[in-house]
Amino acid sequence: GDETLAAEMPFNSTKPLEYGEAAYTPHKGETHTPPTPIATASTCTETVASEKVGDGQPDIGDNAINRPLDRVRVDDTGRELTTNQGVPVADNQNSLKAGLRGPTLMEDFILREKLTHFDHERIPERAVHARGSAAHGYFESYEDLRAITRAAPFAAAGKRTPVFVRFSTVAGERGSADTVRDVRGFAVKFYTDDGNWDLVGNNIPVFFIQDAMKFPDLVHAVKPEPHHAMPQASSAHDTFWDFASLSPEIAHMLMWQTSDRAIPRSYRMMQGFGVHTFRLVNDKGASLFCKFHWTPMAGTHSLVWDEAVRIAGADPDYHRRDLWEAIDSGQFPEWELGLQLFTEEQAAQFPFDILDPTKIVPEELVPVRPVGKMVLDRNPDNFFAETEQAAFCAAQVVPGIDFTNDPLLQGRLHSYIDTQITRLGGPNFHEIPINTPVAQIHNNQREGFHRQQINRGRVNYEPNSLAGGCPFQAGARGFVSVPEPSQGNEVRGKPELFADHYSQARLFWVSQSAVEQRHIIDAFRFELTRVQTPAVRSRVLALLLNIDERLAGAVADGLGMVLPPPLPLSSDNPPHDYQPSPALSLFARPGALGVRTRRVAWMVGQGAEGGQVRKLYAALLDAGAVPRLISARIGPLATSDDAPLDVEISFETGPSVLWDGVIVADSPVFVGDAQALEFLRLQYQHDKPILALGNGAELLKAAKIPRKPDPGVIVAESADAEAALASFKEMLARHRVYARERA
Ligand code: HDD
Repeated sequence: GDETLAAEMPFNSTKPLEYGEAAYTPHKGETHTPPTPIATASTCTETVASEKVGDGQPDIGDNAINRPLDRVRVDDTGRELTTNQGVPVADNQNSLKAGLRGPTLMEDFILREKLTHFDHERIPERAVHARGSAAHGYFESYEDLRAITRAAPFAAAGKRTPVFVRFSTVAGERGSADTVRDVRGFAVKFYTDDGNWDLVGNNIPVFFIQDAMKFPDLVHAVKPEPHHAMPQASSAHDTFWDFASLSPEIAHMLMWQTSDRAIPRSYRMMQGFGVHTFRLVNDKGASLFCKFHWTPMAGTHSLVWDEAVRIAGADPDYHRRDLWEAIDSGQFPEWELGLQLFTEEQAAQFPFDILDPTKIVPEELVPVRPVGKMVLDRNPDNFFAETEQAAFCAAQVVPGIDFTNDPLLQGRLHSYIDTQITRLGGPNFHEIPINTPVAQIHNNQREGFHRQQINRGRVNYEPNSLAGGCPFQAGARGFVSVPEPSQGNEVRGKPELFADHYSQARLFWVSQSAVEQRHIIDAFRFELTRVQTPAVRSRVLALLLNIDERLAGAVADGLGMVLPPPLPLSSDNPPHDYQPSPALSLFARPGALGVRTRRVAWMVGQGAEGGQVRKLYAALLDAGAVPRLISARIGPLATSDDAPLDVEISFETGPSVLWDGVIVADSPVFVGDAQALEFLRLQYQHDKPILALGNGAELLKAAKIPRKPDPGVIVAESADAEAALASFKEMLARHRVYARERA
């Protein structure tokens, strides 16, 4: 009972307990009843957008990789608090003192251990791609591809290989906003039967530079400027554009980076690319060149720029939250893996060099062959242990996959392992559970900081006889490099075709729709307006002139500048005239998700048609969308039928930019008109579908939103609400009403 417990405590015995009985329990042998939680994921409603998703309990999926991870997964339920040595801790609130008002004692090993651990809890962030989010899942092969590659994931139709996938921005620091204009990292770790294969790609199929020699300069230029550490997570500053304007090989990448690809709506709605040309090799040693493509089931969709900027303030975790909630609610994101396969002979005919990472292989030249799908079905349990400690490495390939001489790739083969030695503190980072292969590790590497394996026996060398020659070389079963002949003098330089910097930049430009082209012009204007040095702006215009005159002219116009002469070309060869490639438009992949996971704000006011709201709300939920009732404040709201509606989100915590579309309920009065009008105005400005029912149309009028002609503004009488909702869902599934921008 209480008296015995209190009597057993050697300190503060006369003072009433500050922390209640929970601080005493459990004693050895007793069961612990956890105190009633003050807040859980399901009771907290005021957090931005993450209300009501999931039950806050870990969801134990069945990915093979999660089984080895279970060894180190910790659940504290019903356990007593201990030190790192497993010693039960009696009091976690007070340090050990010589008298209640006396000095703290050195002897307090519990205090010292706790503080020491805390003092060392931070590790360096990634040099690039510091900001990211990850999830577990699996890859499933559609077919037996052994004729093409011995890579284990493709060995049979239906074969599943566990994966861990991390998405990221490049330039921003660990705490920076998700929706900045940037390339997104798309790194996939396959835990294959033959060891780990990391496909460390991006959401853009080309890169800024052609040679790893320039990587540190590129990154220094784009990161915050070194004297004052500004700007955060943005390329819109002088040093980046100075570097860009002096590196014409960047031309193609600039087109992608100023396009809406660089402001995706969701990690789930972007493509992924291996970027470099790789090789696939079969068990006879025959190889084909290969480009890897990930195509999202949800389609490729982006934000509009003004929306992206505002989201950075409203919810800097926008992409992280979106990925987490989709998985938590069972809407597992999926991508199809496609391969572009081609031979050495084909490659020799291409008008570009396949070793040049600033070039794509147009899909019209080599179609993308779908070979499998990837499903992300489980959130990590612990961000640090899994997402932060995940170490991806472009050099981690498995038998059946090989590199090419792409000089950017070759440099990467060195950099990734090297960086982990600083970031994760030593050569044994492969033993951190998230990085450990499912395949067993047997070699004679030993020791180093934080060694986990306990290797048995006295033999740690090879060849040996004392351990019967084990572990023995795998021979033909092991990784065998493609015996590519190589000859030539040692030389620092590039092949001639690498110097064609503009043909594919132009290909991208001419393949974009009118709206996409306008967004590219706007992005250049924004970025260059931020640049303070006129000569830098001018050099960028000179570069753009080699891509397209109209583009250069429009950007110059936006800057109030006259066009300079074009940059001199670096090659005597005439540029190659590509046919437009429709596959390069974002609109080429609308996706098959419909309205699933689309966030719909449902504006309700006093006296709203309660019955109608409840019915349509349920229909939208059934369709997999994410509707939420929004008004000036949360809590019960009186309706027409005496049963109050429960308003879930306020305009303050769920501003307009966090929603894909809005429904204005039939309500006689709208509380907080100013906020409601601002909300609607931005929905309209950001090309989102708007449905106004009954008296809700008055709010549209007040916000001066034109009723016609606009396919995305639907006004209907309450009696026609169901048909109107159907049209609204169609618009919502199409993502944004870009036609509005032409008006
Ligand atoms: Fe890199 C991280 C993708 C060129 C050096 N890179 C990193 C990540 C991605 C990429 C997705 C984050 C992985 C994660 O989530 O942990 N990088 C690319 C792509 C490139 C590329 C698609 C060009 C095709 N990278 C590149 C070059 C170098 C590096 C040329 C250096 C020679 N990259 C690194 C790095 C990072 C990294 C410094 C930082 C943290 C890390 O590796 O683990 O080593």
